[in-house]
Amino acid sequence: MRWDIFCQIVDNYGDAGVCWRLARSLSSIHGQEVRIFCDDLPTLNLLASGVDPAMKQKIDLQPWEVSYTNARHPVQTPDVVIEAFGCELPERYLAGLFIAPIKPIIINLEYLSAEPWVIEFHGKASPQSHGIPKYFFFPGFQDEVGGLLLDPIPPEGHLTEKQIPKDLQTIWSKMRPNAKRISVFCYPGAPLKKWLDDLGGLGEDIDVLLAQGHVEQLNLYGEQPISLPENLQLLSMPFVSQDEYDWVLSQCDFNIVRGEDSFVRAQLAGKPFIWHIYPQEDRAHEVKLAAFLDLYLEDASQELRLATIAAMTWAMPSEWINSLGPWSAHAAHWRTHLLEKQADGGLPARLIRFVA
Ligand code: TRH
Repeated sequence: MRWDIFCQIVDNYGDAGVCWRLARSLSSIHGQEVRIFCDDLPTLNLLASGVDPAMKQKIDLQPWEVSYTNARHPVQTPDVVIEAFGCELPERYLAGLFIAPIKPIIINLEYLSAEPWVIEFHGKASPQSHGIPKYFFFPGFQDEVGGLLLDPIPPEGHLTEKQIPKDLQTIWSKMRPNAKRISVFCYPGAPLKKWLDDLGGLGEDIDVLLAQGHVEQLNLYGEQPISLPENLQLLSMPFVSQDEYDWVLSQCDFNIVRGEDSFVRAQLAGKPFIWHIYPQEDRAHEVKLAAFLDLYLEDASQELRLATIAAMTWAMPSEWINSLGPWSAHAAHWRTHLLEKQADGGLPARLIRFVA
């Protein structure tokens, strides 16, 4: 089938990250023909830069405007149009669909949530006055919803443990062989200075890999710089490709992640993690986090449950570090469980089946 994915990059990388991961799974695993129309091609290209060029070439990356200036559209009607995260299709593109002899199906690809209500809404029709069929598609953890984007699955992913990715070689040469590794990719509101300070006080050798921009964003060396003990080394990463970032997560002992794409990758890495969920004004993120933790900690002991909830809500590491052993075992087990639950191919496969 032919797929047109519409991606508007609102403020972060998540929109591009999800669209790119979906596009390449559809293309490389399922042999689909995919175009992405994106309003920020440089960001999308940056994320996509780690992939084997032959794989990348198969996906047609187009600027957003082309979707409505390109007169070929009516003839090139796709089978499926994806509005990622409910973005609105350009009017002239839509007008092209009206006159197409065979109408595509439009999918509103929603945000990932573990909340139970998504089961009821997943796959529901969203009738439009223009008459082109449109449906809601909810990614998720339960069997009844749209699944997760799993590809590439670490550690068998596109980059293996032995190959240190090009953009990370300098930084990796500074890592201490016996130090624990933590990666950090969070939103500005996180109490990271205090958190690192507390972590340093634990006395262990730890290398902390900060995602690009975090040093400045968190003003770590600003007016009140933190004085770090020698056992803690902070390393600032450049912005790397999505494959390389996936690789970093799989190489760390603990990860702090944020939007939905890095959140899923942290789970697939099979390591304990903090999900710094995108904060929403109406505090809807707290409900979303609680719903995920209900699933994630279903089989956990009461002690591990309390420690994990504390960590995920930014309690200081000294308060939960003693549970890190059981949490690591739990995270590995959760990874296996996820892969079993999504053995049907996860989101891209469920999407193809849904459309069919
Ligand atoms: O960038 P995000 O914070 O995106 C978020 C989410 O989509 C969230 O649901 C949404 O509500 C909000 O935006 C507006 O985080 P996310 O989803 O983890 O996406 C980051 C992507 O960037 C992911 O695909 C990994 C990739 N990445 C790189 O490719 N290189 C890097 O160096 C880093 C740090 C990330």
